[in-house]
Amino acid sequence: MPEAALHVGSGKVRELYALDDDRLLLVASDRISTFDVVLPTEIPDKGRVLTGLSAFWFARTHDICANHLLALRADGRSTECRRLEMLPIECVVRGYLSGSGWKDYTSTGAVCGHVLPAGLTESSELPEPIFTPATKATTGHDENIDRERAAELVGAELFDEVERVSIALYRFAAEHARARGIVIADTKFEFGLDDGTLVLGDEALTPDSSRFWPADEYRPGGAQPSFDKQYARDYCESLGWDKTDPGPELPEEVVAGTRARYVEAFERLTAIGFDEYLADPGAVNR
Ligand code: Q0Z
Repeated sequence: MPEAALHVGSGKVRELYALDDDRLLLVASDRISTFDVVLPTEIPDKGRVLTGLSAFWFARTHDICANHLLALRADGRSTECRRLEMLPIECVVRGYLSGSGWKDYTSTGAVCGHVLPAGLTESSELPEPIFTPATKATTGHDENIDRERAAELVGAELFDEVERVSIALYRFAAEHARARGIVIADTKFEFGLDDGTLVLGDEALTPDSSRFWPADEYRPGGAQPSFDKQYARDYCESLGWDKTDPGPELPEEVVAGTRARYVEAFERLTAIGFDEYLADPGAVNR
């Protein structure tokens, strides 16, 4: 627990503290969720991987959009950030047809008002990335909304800007990742305003806020393995667990395998050794 900071919120795997009127501290824990349940076993350094990856993307996307990052702390898992007025929508970009996008396509042929070509299959790459906003559910799952509803929630002008910026961020990251063997199938951004300026907040382009798939195993026509969580999912499935809380403890080989996948994603995407990051989190900004 950080010194002299007021706890202001908890996510499933993260904590949020107030540093002063203008600054927050976002702390990424080593907790992992699978099938929407937080497991009792932690993955050592997972929070550091996600914090470092987010900071890496923030440093490389400044010219697309300003972001909330002020400083990384020496623990490698805590981000000091500018306090924003967060927008009331989740800004999802999809480059591939998966999850609720695939579900909506099978029932209506469209996703959030984007009518898609006929004949797509599960995990197909889309002709162009699409912006598919969702509401922030206080409990349960975010709900996809159409562009008209999203524009009502944030205003037409801001809607156009978050759509354009979200797609530009996704294109940049997906192209970078694809060249390093990782498919970013979709991702969720959270934006806020700072004196009326649009600013990217929260975590960005991490495996917790995106679907990462191993590119060498990509086969459209079914669900894809998760780059990071597949060992944990497979182990949980092998137990016949009913996917209700509490989840099962993970054995040490599943913990080690899962940790190695997070570190591998970090090292592939950043080209920085994870031990270099641990020695100096500022390495992601150079
Ligand atoms: C992020 C969340 C977490 C619980 C609020 N820069 C910012 N300014 C204002 N608000 C936020 C941010 Cl990042 C903000 N969340 C999500 C994170 C625990 C909820 F670690 N909520």
